[in-house]
Amino acid sequence: MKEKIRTYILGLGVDDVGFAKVEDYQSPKSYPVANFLPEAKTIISLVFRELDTCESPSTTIAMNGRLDMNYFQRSCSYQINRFLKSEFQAKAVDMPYSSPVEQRKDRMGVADFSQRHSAVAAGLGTFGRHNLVIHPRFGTRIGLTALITNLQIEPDKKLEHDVCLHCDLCVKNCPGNALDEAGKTELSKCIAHSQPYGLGANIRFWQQFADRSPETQKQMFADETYWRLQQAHSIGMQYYCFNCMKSCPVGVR
Ligand code: B12
Ligand code: SF4
Ligand code: SF4
Repeated sequence: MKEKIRTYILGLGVDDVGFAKVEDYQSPKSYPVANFLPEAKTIISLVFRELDTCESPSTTIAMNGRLDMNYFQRSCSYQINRFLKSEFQAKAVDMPYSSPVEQRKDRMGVADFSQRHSAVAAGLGTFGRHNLVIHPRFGTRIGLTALITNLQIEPDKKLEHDVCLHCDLCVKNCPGNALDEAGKTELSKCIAHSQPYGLGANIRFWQQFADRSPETQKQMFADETYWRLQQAHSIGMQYYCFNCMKSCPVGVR
């Protein structure tokens, strides 16, 4: 069964796949896997290569490459779920790449399910100095998704060697100094650079808007800031920084 599933998944164009026992997924801040599928036994973790688009000096183009990957990831998750059902009468749920995420004040920056901890449990990589997962062949330039199923599938072995080279290039190239403390990404410092038109910026815009005269309000709508906020709001998260991904030398050819 495992090889049949692996072959199907890789045949879709997924770059790598790993299997983990639910008990081996250890992400203390995330919810227990049973919250998503009470009869869950196995996590199937998927790796997708983030292509050279992420290096583009244009952040618009880098973001466009991310969206291409995200659409492909969604399509693969859906097809894999259908395959598990039709071939093995399995129950499975697809876990989000990023959003939707439960919105709670006491869980800022914590998703329902951690894709990184899942990938590490499934033997697909290790945490690097930048707190991202590094795949031994593809390096940091990967996107992660996962499915959870009630099928009992033999787990893959966790990686025993550290894939990070400890060169600190990610730390040096972080424009927000968000990685200065080892083992921690400072959320607000990262967001200021990576999502300058996210929720915080949106709130600030509307607070200022409320205090302005009708004439200034008209000007605010004609300003690029509003257009960028509107784009982020309509398309979804718009990243403006990929430095920790693109500066990591592991797996880059
Ligand atoms: C919320 C979120 C963010 C937040 C907060 C990050 C955070 N503190 O975890 C912000 C907005 C800052 C963010 C930024 C980025 N993100 Co983000 N993010 C997420 C999301 C949606 C949830 C993460 C989460 O729940 N974290 C909270 C808990 C689970 O983490 P934690 O227990 O606190 O662990 C932290 C540390 O303790 C450390 N850590 C934990 N165990 C260990 C063990 C060792 C040995 C080490 C060294 C560190 C370490 O890592 C964590 C980082 O702070 C995930 C998708 C998902 N659902 O998993 C994507 C995800 C983590 N993001 C991703 C990416 C690519 C980015 C960015 C590069 C943005 C971009 N341009 O794409 C930056 C990189 C920032 C960085 N270097 O850490 C990818 C990572 C891919 C990879 N190669 O690992 C993910 C997995 C999305 C995906 N599906 O592919 N992100
Ligand atoms: S995404 Fe940019 S700002 Fe955020 S941690 Fe990585 S390099 Fe720093
Ligand atoms: S840039 Fe260097 S220190 Fe940072 S994660 Fe990659 S290999 Fe590790």
